[in-house]
Amino acid sequence: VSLQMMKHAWDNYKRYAWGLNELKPISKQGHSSNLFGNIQGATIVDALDTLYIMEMKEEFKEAKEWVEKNLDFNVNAEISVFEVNIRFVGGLLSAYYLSGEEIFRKKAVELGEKLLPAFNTPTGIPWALLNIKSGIGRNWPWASGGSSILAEFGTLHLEFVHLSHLSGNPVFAEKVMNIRKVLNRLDKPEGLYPNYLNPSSGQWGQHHVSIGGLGDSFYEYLLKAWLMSDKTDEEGKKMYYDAVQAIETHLIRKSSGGLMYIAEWKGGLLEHKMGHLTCFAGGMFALGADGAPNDKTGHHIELGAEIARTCHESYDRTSMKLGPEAFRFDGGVEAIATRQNEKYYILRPEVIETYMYMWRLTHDPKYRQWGWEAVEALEKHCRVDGGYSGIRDVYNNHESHDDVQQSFFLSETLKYLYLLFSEDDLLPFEHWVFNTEAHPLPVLHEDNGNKEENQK
Ligand code: DMJ
Repeated sequence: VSLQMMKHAWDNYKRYAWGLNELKPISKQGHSSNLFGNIQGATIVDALDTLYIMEMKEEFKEAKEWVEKNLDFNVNAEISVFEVNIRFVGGLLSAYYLSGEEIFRKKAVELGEKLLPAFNTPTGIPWALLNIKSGIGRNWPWASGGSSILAEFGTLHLEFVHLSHLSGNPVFAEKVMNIRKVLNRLDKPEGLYPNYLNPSSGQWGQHHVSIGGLGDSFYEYLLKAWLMSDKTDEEGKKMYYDAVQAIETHLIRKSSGGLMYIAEWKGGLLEHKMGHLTCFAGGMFALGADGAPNDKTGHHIELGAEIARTCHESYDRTSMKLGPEAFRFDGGVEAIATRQNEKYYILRPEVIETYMYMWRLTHDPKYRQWGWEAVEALEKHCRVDGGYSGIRDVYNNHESHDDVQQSFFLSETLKYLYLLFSEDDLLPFEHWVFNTEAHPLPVLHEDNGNKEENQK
């Protein structure tokens, strides 16, 4: 089924928005997000590995040809370093590792080099935004006192380690290792990492902590850096398990109805709200269970299972059976959105991602059932003639479509669905880690000749 869904999403993108970043499936035209500046073709690059994995050979070939002829980074564009890294660098790296086609390696390294000026700050903590022609960077104007964002500068590690591996140039890995050094020099409030860090002073901004937006993939990349290093990156491992300990103590709570959730922390006060983005953490806890210190393997699987259950409830308690952007545990509600501007669903993957990890790590059939419920809801409410669209209010009985087919729907949501219903030996976890946009990157084993390769 996910293959049919992918075909529908891809064919319509191709028909109405080919070469542009995303598709507007209702108005049947291109959608350009300013996150990528003038860089074009986000959906193509994000979808390459999904096409490959689903064996959509013709489509993969067309996509590759587009990359060869049209993907151009010599543009005057201000881009989001994080978004371009996870979607474009990550997408190109995966396409290279899966297909072995040199063009993807070349483009990934070329783009990586364009991103390097973002690190030209007094601390080496990169800017959020970068003009890839002039090399001038800056931060989001809304971010606490000129801060960089934890989930943005903390989500470069996997890709940059691979860029060094593939180019033989250590500079990429050095840049991301320095980020860790800065973080490890700082005092952390209650062992937690605030979402904001000033790249000039090297001091934290506002003490807001989140495992959802602004924080999320920083934690994910600590764990995955350790796994991707064939479990040699002890620093990443320690940072991850220490962070989970602090998260459990200060952010994880249980509702009176027995639902476990991860709250947000604002200078010591809890906001009892969980974002759809936060739902990825169920899969992360389960993926990290195996290496958990002090015999806590079972406990981390249990955390994953509880978060999966809560996020499933957030879907089940809507009329469309698709989850809202954020749901609350206060004012008499549990796992329900109470604010109008938190009731939307934009084809995000995190809940299905967690089902996929839980399925692979426990083989409890309920995760496939829950995934199937999501497929039915997507087909019923998000599928339109011209592709798939997000929904403005999942509690309503009538769809109001937002008219955007996000590129992560093809790279993540559909790929995780496909994996959920595939055998475990398709991209096995011993050999692959998924970047935060679901692009698989190989584990770097010590004995596969990396050393010799790097010395060349
Ligand atoms: C994706 O770009 C990535 O999963 C990122 O980590 C968070 N936001 C979207 C999906 O919701």
